[in-house]
Amino acid sequence: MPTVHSITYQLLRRQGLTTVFGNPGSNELPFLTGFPDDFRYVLGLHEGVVVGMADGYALGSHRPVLVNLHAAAGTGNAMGALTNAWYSHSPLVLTAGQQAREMIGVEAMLANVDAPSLPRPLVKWSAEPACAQDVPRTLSQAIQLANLPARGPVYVSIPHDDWAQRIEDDDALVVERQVEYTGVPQDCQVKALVTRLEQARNPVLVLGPEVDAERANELAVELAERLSAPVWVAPSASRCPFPTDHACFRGVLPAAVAGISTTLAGHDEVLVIGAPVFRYHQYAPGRYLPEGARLTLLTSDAQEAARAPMGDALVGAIKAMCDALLGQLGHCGRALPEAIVRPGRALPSEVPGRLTPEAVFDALNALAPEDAIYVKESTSTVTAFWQRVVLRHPDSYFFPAAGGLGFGLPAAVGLQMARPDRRVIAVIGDGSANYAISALWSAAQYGVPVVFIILKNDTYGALRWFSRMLDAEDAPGLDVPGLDFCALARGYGVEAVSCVTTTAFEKALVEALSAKRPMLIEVPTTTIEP
Ligand code: TZD
Ligand code: CA
Repeated sequence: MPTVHSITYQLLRRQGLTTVFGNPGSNELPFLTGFPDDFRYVLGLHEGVVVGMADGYALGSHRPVLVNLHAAAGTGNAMGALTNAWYSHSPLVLTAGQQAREMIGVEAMLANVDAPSLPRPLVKWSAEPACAQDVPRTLSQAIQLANLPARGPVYVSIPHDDWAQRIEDDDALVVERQVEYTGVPQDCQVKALVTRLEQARNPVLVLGPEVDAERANELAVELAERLSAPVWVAPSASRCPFPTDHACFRGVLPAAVAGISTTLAGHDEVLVIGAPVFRYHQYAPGRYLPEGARLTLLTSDAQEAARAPMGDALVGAIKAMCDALLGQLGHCGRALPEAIVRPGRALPSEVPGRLTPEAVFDALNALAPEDAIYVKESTSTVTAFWQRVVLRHPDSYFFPAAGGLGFGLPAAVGLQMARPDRRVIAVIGDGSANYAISALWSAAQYGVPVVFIILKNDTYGALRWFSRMLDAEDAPGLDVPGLDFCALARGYGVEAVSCVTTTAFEKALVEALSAKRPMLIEVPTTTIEP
């Protein structure tokens, strides 16, 4: 007779969840015993790192990923990282070991009291199976739900005495299940939108992370060309959905209500694809849209569609909707917009011993492979990065989707594991690097050849800028002096070098890019504005 353990591993294998990111405790050992040879366990030394790596792996593989956390404490440590996974729609199947069933009520050590409530509201669904025999079915439900649009993390708490329990043959039926989303729009819905777009005088496209996640990038290019429309990336960009050297590309929209309506002034039709409307950040009230403009959103996320304060929405599969539009939309006959002018090569830094972030980005753009995958987590250098590093390929850029720091280092490790065919370059601020620094250990132990670049300006640069915006310049706690990232990296087993000139940085970068192991480059930099 099969056991809960044997059927669960069959299910995970069948669903392709054979890489497990975790940090174990006693509650999890009965699951991990007899870990099959065709599975891979990736240890993270803190649950923020575990979830960050799994998030990167899900973003890179476009597939659900299994995470194994330790009870309530492990779940708590994972919550910050879950904010990003929630907003990046990462299909993380989080499991947490629970005390033996009989010991939960008495609150024995490591009992996860009210386990399903703990990770809410940062999961789509969470549960603790009512009996051992229901564990495989509950996990199957979790995997399917994580993977159905809108994708996102789910959570299952599993008592550790369940794994050895016997189970009926019939319970194995769950292993074979396939659940798929169709989501094709109706012809009349497509027609109505095509008419709107064809009648528009001056349409504009705003593209969000779902375009990149659903691999609809090329369809978006075709749509932009048919409409001869400028293309903006939706505010607070966590991915790059459009080649930034394309004539239609304009940049990333500002993350403020007033800023968006000013930037889009003159457009009469705004087509937003695969983004919330909108992910604002700075408080700058104003009109939601420019005078006379209409907005239509295409998304697979019913919550995003319902939440928007303006515009119409079609909820369905992004690729199917883009395909359907292209099936009916003619060429507008207008000429393509003129390409934006990129800034020239960065001027040398005026501060001896420090590079400008612009010079670092120019070097990356010149020397890194064209299809490099960038994980970016330096908050004051976002605009400079988008201006200077050309992103041409799908899955080229990842930024924490909820702005929760501690994503960059581990996500880079997970992305590189999922995509050994492309080079991952993590560009991380000296503030951000500390929230999940032990990801360096996982990179070293598993031989994951990420190039880590730490921009060291000794401060929380973006907060310095915010403190001026919010008239709070006297706020404490905004500087981070005295950090030695080379020593930290070596302590975790990663080779490191500090570069104080552009020439030294370029040399170190070329070396790191050809290495088969992770390398960290620390660069003292000047502070610029986001
Ligand atoms: N804690 C967490 C988990 N997430 C956050 N976003 C913050 C604190 C607040 N925060 C920001 O929003 S930006 C920032 C902080 C602390 C500064 C990051 O500093 P950095 O980058 O050195 O990584 P820059 O380029 O110097 O801004
Ligand atoms: Ca900094």
